[in-house]
Amino acid sequence: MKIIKSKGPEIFDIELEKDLLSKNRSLAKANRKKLDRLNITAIDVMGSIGSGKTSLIKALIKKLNRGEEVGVIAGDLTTTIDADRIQEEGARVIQVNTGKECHLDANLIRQAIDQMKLEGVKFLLIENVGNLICPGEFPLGAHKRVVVTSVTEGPYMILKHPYIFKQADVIVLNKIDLAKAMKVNPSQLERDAKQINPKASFIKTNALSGKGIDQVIRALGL
Ligand SMILES: Nc1nc2c(ncn2[C@@H]2O[C@H](COP(=O)(O)OP(=O)(O)OP(=O)(O)O)[C@@H](O)[C@H]2O)c(=O)[nH]1
Ligand SMILES: [Mg+2]
Repeated sequence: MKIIKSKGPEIFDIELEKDLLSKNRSLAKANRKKLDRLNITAIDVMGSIGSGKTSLIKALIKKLNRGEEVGVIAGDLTTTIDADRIQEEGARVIQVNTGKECHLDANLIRQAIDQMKLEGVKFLLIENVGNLICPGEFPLGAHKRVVVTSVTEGPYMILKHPYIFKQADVIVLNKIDLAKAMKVNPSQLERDAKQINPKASFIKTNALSGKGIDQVIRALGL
């Protein structure tokens, strides 16, 4: 079979992309410094559309039971649906709408941190925009990164998106309750995850029932 492989950006994009990514990295470093100064642990929650990022954040807030010590930045293209759902759990939430952008970036997080009331906040959970490609390239300054995937995305999602799973400290396989119905083998997905990123913790969850949430809390050091 003939395969055409992209060698990277087109020539006219190279300088632009290099500048953009390096500017993002330096803003991410500044965000980290500020978070460290404030004694806040931040987690970047990445993952595909509908994999259960908001449900996982809600489950973490519930289990942590730390009231307003948990802050959330909810990234979404245009709506406040996720921020509204998260607010129901009693956490402080700020919504960031990215418009057409498929990921959050360090500059948006800098603005959100500046505008949020952070006194008393110990943990900051950041819901990135749902997809398994762009968010990986844009670190935000968070201390840990989690990638949420789910059995309803089928058996090949991890192997097909190695770059983002390589960035993860924790890989969550969500909707484990639906594995049989989806005819997906969670052990195979775990082997795929270990092959791509042997250092990441791999945790199976049902974000609706709370299964596996304690393990996620431990793996993230919350
Ligand atoms: N059965 C089952 N359903 C789940 C689970 N976790 C989430 N869901 C459902 O999956 C759907 C999507 O969940 P969300 O938490 O909104 O997913 P998301 O990743 O935040 O979605 P976007 O922000 O739109 O990308 C909702 O209907 C949830 O109730 C789970 O563990 N099991
Ligand atoms: Mg969501």
